[in-house]
This record gives sequence, structure tokens and C-alpha cells, in this order.
Amino acid sequence: MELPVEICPTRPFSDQRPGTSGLRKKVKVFQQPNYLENFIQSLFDLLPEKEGKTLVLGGDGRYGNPEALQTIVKMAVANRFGKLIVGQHGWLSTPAASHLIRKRRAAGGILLTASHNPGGPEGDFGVKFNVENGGPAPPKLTEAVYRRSLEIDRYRIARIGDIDLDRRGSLQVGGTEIEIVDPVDDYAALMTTLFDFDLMRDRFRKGELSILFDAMHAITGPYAHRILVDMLGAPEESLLHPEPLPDFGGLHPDPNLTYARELVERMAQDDAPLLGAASDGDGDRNMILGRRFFVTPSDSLAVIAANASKIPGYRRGLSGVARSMPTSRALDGVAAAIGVPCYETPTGWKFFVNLLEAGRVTICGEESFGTGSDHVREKDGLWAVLFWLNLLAATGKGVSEMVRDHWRRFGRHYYSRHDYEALDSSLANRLFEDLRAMLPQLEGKRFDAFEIERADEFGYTDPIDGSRVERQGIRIFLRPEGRIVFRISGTGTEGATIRIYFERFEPDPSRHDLPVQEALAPLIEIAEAVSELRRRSHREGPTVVT
Ligand code: VG1
Ligand code: CO
Repeated sequence: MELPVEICPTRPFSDQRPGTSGLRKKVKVFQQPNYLENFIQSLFDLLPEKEGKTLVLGGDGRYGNPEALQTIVKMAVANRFGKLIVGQHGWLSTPAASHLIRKRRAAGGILLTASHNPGGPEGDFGVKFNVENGGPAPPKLTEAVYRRSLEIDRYRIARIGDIDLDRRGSLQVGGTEIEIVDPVDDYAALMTTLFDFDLMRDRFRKGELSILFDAMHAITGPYAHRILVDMLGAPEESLLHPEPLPDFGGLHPDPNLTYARELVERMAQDDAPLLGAASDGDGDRNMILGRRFFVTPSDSLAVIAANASKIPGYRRGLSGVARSMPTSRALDGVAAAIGVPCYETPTGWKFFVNLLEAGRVTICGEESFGTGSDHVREKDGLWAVLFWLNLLAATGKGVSEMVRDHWRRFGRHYYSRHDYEALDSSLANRLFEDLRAMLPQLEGKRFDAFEIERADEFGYTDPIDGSRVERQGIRIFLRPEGRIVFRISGTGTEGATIRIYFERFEPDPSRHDLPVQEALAPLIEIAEAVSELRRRSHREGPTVVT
């Protein structure tokens, strides 16, 4: 049967350049007529030989997802994809989608999510695109899509009725097969190949293992329920905010000490479970807590790498590790100790993908609560939680004990990130221009106990394909060992967000128990002296401290 395909005329929007991870805008921006259609058609136009190919579709359940999914299904049919694999209810976590793309040899996937940004009609919406290896689209492709979006003048859409996203099974629409799949099945099966489920189940049964997991009313609820409760036998009360809601129940689905408040309060009690954890909107981030103990994501990454041999899926050893540039250098110490290379990449998971594909790294992570391995091509929140759970079960140790042991062995990297959100964009840009201009004069400057050893702007040449990106953050290296990094966020939707990352190494175990902000206070003052961010923005301090 020939389908009624309409070729709709349209006019370009000038602001469809994807950021660190996908195109992210206010819901109101996405609600403009043709806004979503333009971006999706620009993307489809860039995919050669899509006819007959498979596309994976899903999202984090946020406001606007069902309607956007219906539109994308109709456009994919009109653009002659051979098969669409769609998560039931439109749900797929980002790591689960990455796995599905790889497993089903799809040409790519579209994920409707703005990740950790709030949802609801006043919140944010977003589109992430992943390529056939399961990883986020590389800069070359996203830039090409952006250029295409500047000249697009028509899009293709099939004038067909809505698809029932809640009913699993297959249906044929014109030349396209649409398969609605359980969003959790394949992902849960993958996890059983990496972790010791028998051991964890046994420890839960004996009451020796316990967890409180906060899904923040976002996508990980169904995944956590299946894996932690159904498969591992954790009690139902182990889950906080497990139902995905379009507005995330008014929560801000960013797993950090500020936004996961209820979890943090529960973990501060004497009878708190052994492990506290949370994930973000689309399930690729994680926060790890012990009783009255917060594990910085950079430390979590280092502990995971150092203890990988205790986990079945990683017993074969690590080929190498990688971290994003602003992430603390705790990982570097571990890599040196186990004798594997450690790569430093720009912010954003897409920069790990080539290294993972080439088998150069097994584990990688970012300071922004993202950790993962070569099992998929995305960061993976629940994977990190299961890694910690398996570690606790295998060692019989608590979270804080594991981390303190780690510090004693490798030294402690005090670490914190200060975010100044929704700044005036021109103020932020000017500040970076000034910092850039100042770089050559910074070397040798003294500030009480510290001296600037060198300062530069980070650029990166991909060791696999030789592609180059510039302006990935301004770095100030200090003596004794410390570092300050300035970046402009690529995921914000309001003005500009400046992130300042502070790191200070402390080898002496007798000084491992300082409050973090106190340990970093001299660096925080150096950052202000150099950038004058607080003075220039008339802010008293950062919006969020993690
Ligand atoms: C932030 C984080 C970065 C992360 C990105 C996407 O980017 O800093 O580490 O990869 O978000 O995360 P930026 O440019 O705002 O600093 V997410 O969970 O989309 O899925
Ligand atoms: Co995310």
C-alpha cells in the first residue's frame, strides 16, 4: 500500500546547534511549529542509505515525549526506514538505547531527553542522536546537522494515525516495521553478564547488603525495579521516586547533593542502608553515597578502576582508562599503578567513543556523575550502582571504608565544581576572552601557598581519527599539585553557565578529613582573583556546588 507522504515546506531556525549532548531547549522553543520536524529532517538528510535501515527510538518519559515520538515515527516512515524499534511507553534509558542500537545493528537512535535538566511545560526538552556504534553523534555529524538545519526548506511526514506506544509487538506501516519492545529486558540481561548476581542476591537475602536508590521520577525507575527488586531481591522500599513522571514530580533530575535532598537526608541517618544512589533524567548518570558519606564522581571512577578485577565482567583486566579533562586526576594515579594508559578527553561522552571502539579503554568517566565501560557506548548510571553494590558484596566493606582505603593508598584529590548558572551570555563570553588573553602572563604568579606553574586552553586531537577540537576549557596548573579549570557549559538553556572545577592533591593521610570547601578555599580565591567572576556578575557565589 502506498502511504500518504506529505512533503511540507518549512523555514529554517537559526538556533539548532547541538551542545555537549544533543539539542536542548526550553519546551516552549520546541513547541514552535516545525521546530522538531526541521531538526529531525536535517538529521535524516545527513544519514546516507537510511532506506531499509533500523532506527531505535525512546526517551526519558518527560513532558512532550509521546507527541514528539509520534511525529518522529511518522517522519521515519516517510523517510523510508525499514524498521523502528521503540521502547514501550516511549521509554528507553540512554545506556539501554545504546545497547539496543548495538545489539540490533541499528543505524542509530533518537532519544527524547534533556537529561538532567528539569521537565514539564516550563522545563526543558531535548533530542539526542546516537550513531550505529551506539555512541553519541560525533562533533563532525552534529555540526553537519546544524549546517543542514540552516538551509532546510521541507520535511517528509506520513499522514497516518498515531501508533499505540503502550502495546508490545510488531506492526507494519507501509514499508516500515514498527516493533514496540520492553525497555528493560535487553539491558537487564546485559547486566547479568557483567556482575555477580548470585552473590548480591545472597547478600540481600542475608540482610548483609542494602540500598536506597532514587530514580528521581525519571527513566531509571522501571530499570531499578526490575534489577534491584525483582532480580536481586532488594525490598520494595529500596526505591525512592520510582515512577517516571512527565514533570519528574517537580524534582530536578540531577543526581547531586543539592537536588537529591531526600536521599541525602535518609543516608545521613544511623540506620541508613549501606549504599545510597541516584540517577538522572535519562539514566546515564549516577551519584554514590555511603552512610553519611558522599563519593565524588571522580573518586568513584578511580575506585571502580582500581577494583575492577573483583568484578566478573572485568576480571580479564583493563586495556586502558579515560577521563574528561575537568575530572580529577585520581584516575591517573590508578592507571599508573596498574600499568595501563590513561587518556584525557574533552567534556562529553562522544569523545570516549573512538577509544572504546578501538579497544584502547575499558572504563571511563566524567566528574559530572558519569561513569561507564565498554559494555555500551554511553555513560551508565545503573551500571555504576551495580558495580558498587557488587564491590560491597565482594569485599564486605562499606562505602566510606573503600574510599578511605583508596585515599591511603593513592592520596586524596580534594575536588569540587562550582556552577554559575544563567549568566548573561555576553558577560560570560567576555570573561573567557579576558582569561584567554591573560594566559601568557599567568605563569609564575604567586598566591600565598600556591604558585601558577602553567596555564593554557585545552584542545584535543582524537588519537584514533585525528580530528581536532579547540577551546575545551581553560586550565590553571598550580604548585603544589592543584588545578583550576574554567568552562562554559554546553547543556544549559538559559543564558550561559560557567563551571569552575577545583582540584587539590593531598598525599598525607592525616589530612584526608578536611571539609572539601575548606580544603579548596585557597583555590577558590585564586579563581576569583584571576577571573573576577563574582565581582563581574554581581553574584555572591555559585548557583550549585557539587
Ligand atoms: C554536562 C556535563 C558533561 C556531560 C553532559 C551531558 O555538560 O558537564 O560531563 O557529558 O552534561 O550529560 P556541560 O557542557 O553542561 O558541562 V547528560 O547526563 O546529557 O546526559
Ligand atoms: Co543524562
